Amino acid sequence: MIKEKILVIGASGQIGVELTLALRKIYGNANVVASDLREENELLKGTGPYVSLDVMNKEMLHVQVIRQNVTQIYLLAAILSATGEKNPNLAWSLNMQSLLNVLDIAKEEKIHKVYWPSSIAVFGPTSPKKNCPQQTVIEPITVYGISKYAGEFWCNYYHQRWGLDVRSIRYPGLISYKSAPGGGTTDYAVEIFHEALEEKSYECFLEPDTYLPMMYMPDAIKATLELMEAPEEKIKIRTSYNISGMSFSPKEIAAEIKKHIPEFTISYKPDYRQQIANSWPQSIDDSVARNDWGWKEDYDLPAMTKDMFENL
Ligand code: VAH
Repeated sequence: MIKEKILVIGASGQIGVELTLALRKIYGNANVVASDLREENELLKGTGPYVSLDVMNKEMLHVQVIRQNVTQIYLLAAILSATGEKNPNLAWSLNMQSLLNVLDIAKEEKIHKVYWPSSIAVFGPTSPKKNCPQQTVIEPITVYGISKYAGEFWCNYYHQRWGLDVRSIRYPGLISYKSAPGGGTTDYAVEIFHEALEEKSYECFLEPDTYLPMMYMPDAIKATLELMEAPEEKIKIRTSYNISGMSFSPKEIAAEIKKHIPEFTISYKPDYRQQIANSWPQSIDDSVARNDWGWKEDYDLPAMTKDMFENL
């Protein structure tokens, strides 16, 4: 059995924290090196090795990969949709150069597996709104979406040309209680829980009927691990897999929260993120992921809401 050594880049982010903890349960704490430009997230402290790492410094990254005898790399560092629109050049250069650095080093060091998340943000206004399929018209209008779609083709290229086993999932909006989201358009669905508990009210930056594809973080982690553990011959998509958990609107999640906090009230004050949300599909067809590697979500809106309040 080859000893796996995993490097998680962006380990202190919303997905990174939970993915690092999940990987440590499988591979052992010492075999999962967490890294980020930021300082170590509180939840990671004492659970395994942590190195400060700037993924944009290719030489430093290469040194760490060799020094730590890394065999798998999970690259989670990225600037998300809302923040990206405030700083397009930084979003493009970080989201693209970080991936190209990782792919090139992975090829050179014969890394066994690479994981890199894409997003339903690759879809644009010309993509089907309902049950948006794996392959369709894809014309992203945010820098984040452009960078994620371009990145998908780079992943496919490194697989086709050099056989690199790089795998990817187009995450919906992710909801979690362990770590804060990082500047996305779907962040309202996390903020609303904290505000409901603290203020019993929430001012939503999207309109009440803005339906978006969403997923509870435990399902996103499960999907990532199932994809990465699947036998290589099952992975037919080398750009990035659609997956889906649920779709809901601010009005619907507010009604679900009111079942737990009856006095909760919501108000609406749409901002620039409304245009981003309007450009995305309302629901996703993930039949390809279900067929190829057996994907199936566990959580719907009521189950997620109940679990969120039990843990917050
Ligand atoms: C964002 N949370 O809002 C991310 C995600 C589908 C949305 O990619 O940018």
